[in-house]
Amino acid sequence: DDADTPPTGDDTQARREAALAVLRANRREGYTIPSATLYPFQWNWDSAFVAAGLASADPDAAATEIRTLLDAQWANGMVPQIAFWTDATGYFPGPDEWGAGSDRVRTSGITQPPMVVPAARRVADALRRQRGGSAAEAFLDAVVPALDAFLSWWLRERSDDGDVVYVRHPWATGMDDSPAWTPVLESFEPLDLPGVDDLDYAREDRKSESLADQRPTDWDYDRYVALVRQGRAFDWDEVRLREVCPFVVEDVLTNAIFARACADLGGMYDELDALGEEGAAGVDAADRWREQAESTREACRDRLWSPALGTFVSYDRVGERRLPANSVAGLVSTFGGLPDQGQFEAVRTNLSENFLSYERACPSYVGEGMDLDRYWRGPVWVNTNWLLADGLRRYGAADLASRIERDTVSLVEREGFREYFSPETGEGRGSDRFSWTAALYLDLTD
Ligand code: 9WN
Repeated sequence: DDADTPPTGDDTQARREAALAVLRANRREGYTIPSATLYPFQWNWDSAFVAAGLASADPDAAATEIRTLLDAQWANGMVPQIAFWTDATGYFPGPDEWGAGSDRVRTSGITQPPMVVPAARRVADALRRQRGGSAAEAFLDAVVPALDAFLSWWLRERSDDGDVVYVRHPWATGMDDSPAWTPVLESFEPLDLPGVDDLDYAREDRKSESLADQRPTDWDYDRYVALVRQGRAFDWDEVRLREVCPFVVEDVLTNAIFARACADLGGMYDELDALGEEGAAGVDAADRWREQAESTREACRDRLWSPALGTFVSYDRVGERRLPANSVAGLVSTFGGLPDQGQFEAVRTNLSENFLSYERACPSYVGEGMDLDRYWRGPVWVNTNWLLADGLRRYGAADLASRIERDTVSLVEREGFREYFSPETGEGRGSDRFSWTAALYLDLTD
């Protein structure tokens, strides 16, 4: 089994082959599961990172990954967080608990950051370079309408002002137990939520003793599950849920990726136009999405900036307050072009003084309540470092970007394709043979 090849040794080529073997082993029909031991279905932003990382190494597999994810899209445009293509077991909450889906596939009832749009753009670029204009055009023709419908859904169903978008569940942010969410989760009792009758459930995410200390607490899980049960009780009806859901959060990471997604969708319309497809309609759409990117950025600069922390933070729409937390999410604002020049200088100082003091790649969170081993409360994740390095380059900070990329690569080379890493010791944590770690390693060593 070549997936057993350890990614250690001096030979980058051998390690890249090991990364490809991990991805092959985690591949199912048309998509890649995040981890064979923890997450046996298709996850939204995981597939996007897999596609982005694989774009150069295997553009056809990357294109298929995205098309399968978009096959799970709901009629209203939402692309779900999980698509349950098989009846695999071993994950909670499964399809019955969510009670959601489309004609094609059962799904969860929430989404994840729209990383699929920037990923699709990378795949289209790789296809054009490696397979020619008509391969890129065929891919764009197939995915652009679905991507447009997804971003339109965010604006229609998940925004109060038409600029900043919100999520209704911590799982939708991708950074489940970020300390940023604690004040919101403290604001309600799970069993008091309209629609929630009981909190009986069994977690399946702690396969070993050591994992128990590295995963969200039961206190957090009770609230995650209550929010799921409320969503199902209200048939995932956005209008009614907006009235009763206690978690309505303008997450900075989601908004950064959303702004980038709008700009990238504009770029894809341009590309279609250049390939001779769209004509005037494509030009209009390109302008419209670029303008949306700009107005989302401006609104975020206003509402999500914390002068005290020198970073972007999330905003609680129910409590009408900022959620001050020094999270990597605030630094990844750069990926979406959120900071103006002055804000960028503050973000850069914050990064150097507070995050890079660990002499590793960037931790997920610093400050009160940081937990070096627990999930999104401190550990280093490859995907957020990859986003941050991209963002720093946009702002001309190539030195910092390279440092973060080098640190990330060396963690993986020492510890393997782990889910996350201790910022203090660099030790690998969580699951092994984790798909986005392997895929983004390919991109970082390309
Ligand atoms: C819930 C799959 C997902 C990632 C998330 C990560 C974790 C799920 C969970 O795993 O969340 O979506 O059950 O803990 O937090 O970012 O997409 O890898």
